[in-house]
Amino acid sequence: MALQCGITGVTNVGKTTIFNCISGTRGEVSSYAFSATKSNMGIVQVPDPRLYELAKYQVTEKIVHTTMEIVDVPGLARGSSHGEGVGNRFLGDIRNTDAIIHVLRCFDSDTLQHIDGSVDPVRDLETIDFELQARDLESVEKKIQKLEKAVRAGEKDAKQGCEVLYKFRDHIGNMDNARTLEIKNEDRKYVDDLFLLTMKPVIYVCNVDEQSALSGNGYVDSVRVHMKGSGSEILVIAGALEAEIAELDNNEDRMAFLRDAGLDEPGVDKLVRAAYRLLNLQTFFTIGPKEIRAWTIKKGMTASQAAGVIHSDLEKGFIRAEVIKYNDFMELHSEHACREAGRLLIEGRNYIVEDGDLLHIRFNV
Ligand SMILES: Nc1nc2c(ncn2[C@@H]2O[C@H](COP(=O)(O)OP(=O)(O)OP(=O)(O)O)[C@@H](O)[C@H]2O)c(=O)[nH]1
Ligand SMILES: [Mg+2]
Repeated sequence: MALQCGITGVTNVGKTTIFNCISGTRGEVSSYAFSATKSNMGIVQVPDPRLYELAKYQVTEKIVHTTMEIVDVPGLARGSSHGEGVGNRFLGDIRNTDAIIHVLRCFDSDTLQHIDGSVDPVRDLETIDFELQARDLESVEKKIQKLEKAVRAGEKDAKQGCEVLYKFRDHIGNMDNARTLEIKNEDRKYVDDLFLLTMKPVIYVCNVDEQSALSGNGYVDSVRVHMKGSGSEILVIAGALEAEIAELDNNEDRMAFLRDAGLDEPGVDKLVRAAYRLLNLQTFFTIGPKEIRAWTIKKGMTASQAAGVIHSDLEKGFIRAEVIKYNDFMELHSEHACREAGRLLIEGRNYIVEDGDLLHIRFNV
């Protein structure tokens, strides 16, 4: 299924720093603008405390987290859409992602110059938005030209397509993002094939210094004011601090470090979960003495599709799913007790799996 989240932002705002914290891989962090020459790709564990709760009542050999893919794209600059900076080449890398994490510099530093001379996250946000919009406008224009030809050739459906795309051209041309244009569901098909960059769902991450980890700062406030009413999620993360924490091998040390900063969990864990939600993903569990495991599905997937995520044989030979709700299991503490209490549900292939369901798939091959 491989849904992917891309990290974007202007250069030197801490994208790779944050990427390294969540991916455990080691992309190159440097204070030179545009030093990065390739996108970093990482598989990220999605932290889910419920796994450990389940393990309190189900003895097991191992716990397996579910994962998602994250791409760290080198910094974009003003003019990227027209070939400025190295970022231009990487607009393509963003196009392949399903959601965007937009990192904003919200920290001061005497040593680290900002590419545009001062720290101003709202300006940065607009810089990136503008570049993405410029690219989107090109895509929309191209498709309009094609459709107008089709209209002249008498294709019936093309006219409606044009109408929809004109709306997008006006909207994006007004420096608005495609995602904020409200259109009818049946009209989506005219733009979905363009994979517009500003259509992708986005989370904003304010990268702050250690002192501002808890309560933010003036820069964060300016972002909040700017984004008011947009419905987009804004997270505050102290990137440099989190990088130090991620360096520690020992979990106790990490927790102590976090407590000192007044945090109850790494901010990047929150970020990964937020990205997971943004991608419309949810989790079901399988539990047993060999492993307790979290699996990823898209919202709305059926029991037989979920079975297919585990193994294609389970989907092909699907007979039924035995379902226990997470909360029922936490109340009764065993499959047996849930069965006795009538809380083990027998569901068919079209059952819509809910987040947190414990599934046992019965199948034959
Ligand atoms: N003071 C401070 N410095 C930071 C913080 N986060 C990152 N840095 C520093 O900022 C510089 C750039 O960080 P990177 O993570 O490489 O930035 P980037 O956004 O990936 O940059 P490009 O890949 O060039 O676009 C490095 O010197 C980091 O150590 C932070 O929260 N506070
Ligand atoms: Mg980088």
